[in-house]
Amino acid sequence: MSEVRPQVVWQGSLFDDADPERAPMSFEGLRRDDLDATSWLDVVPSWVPDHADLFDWLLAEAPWQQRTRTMWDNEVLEPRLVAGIPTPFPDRIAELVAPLDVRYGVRFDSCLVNLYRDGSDAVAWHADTVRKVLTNPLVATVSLGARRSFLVRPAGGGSVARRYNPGEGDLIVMGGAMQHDWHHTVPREKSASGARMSVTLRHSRPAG
Ligand SMILES: O=C(O)CCC(=O)C(=O)O
Repeated sequence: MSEVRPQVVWQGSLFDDADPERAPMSFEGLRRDDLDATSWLDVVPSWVPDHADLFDWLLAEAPWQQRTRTMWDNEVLEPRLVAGIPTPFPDRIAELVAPLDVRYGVRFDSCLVNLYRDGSDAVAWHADTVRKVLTNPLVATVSLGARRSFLVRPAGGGSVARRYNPGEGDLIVMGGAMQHDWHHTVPREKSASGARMSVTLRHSRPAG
């Protein structure tokens, strides 16, 4: 698959400068939402203070690719761009991973970045495939750029149980049995104010 250079509407300068008083990647503002007795989701607002710089760096440097998938026997373009960040991670990614490794007691060793170029890009209801190889995997996501809806519902279907609106450096960590019992989506959103990126981090070995 060849690399593509994304063109997006994005003006990082519109976002506030990083707050010099705020410790970067601190878990002080963490809130845990229990979805049920075994599944949870942690949210830390503004976890990455210089999120606009990180967005710009990834936009320019990540190896963006346009994947396809088969739908009803047709090859269709996936409605977002993706980039796998190889290990050893560059400093900008390593500095996200290090505090997460310590807090969650795993080694986040895989980084896949998604670019939602505008409100037409999306990802459908799903759970992460890492659940097939690990029991109760953790999946950490840093959202950069424009805010987009991030919805959660039971894996068996039914109505939306939780609604989040991450962007601008917010962290979400999905944990417990969430990848087995719950699904998540970033739906299309006509009113999206610009491009969004999600830096997703996964681990390939169990905790401990
Ligand atoms: O962009 C997001 O926040 C979610 C991404 C996701 O669920 C995935 O890539 O599997």
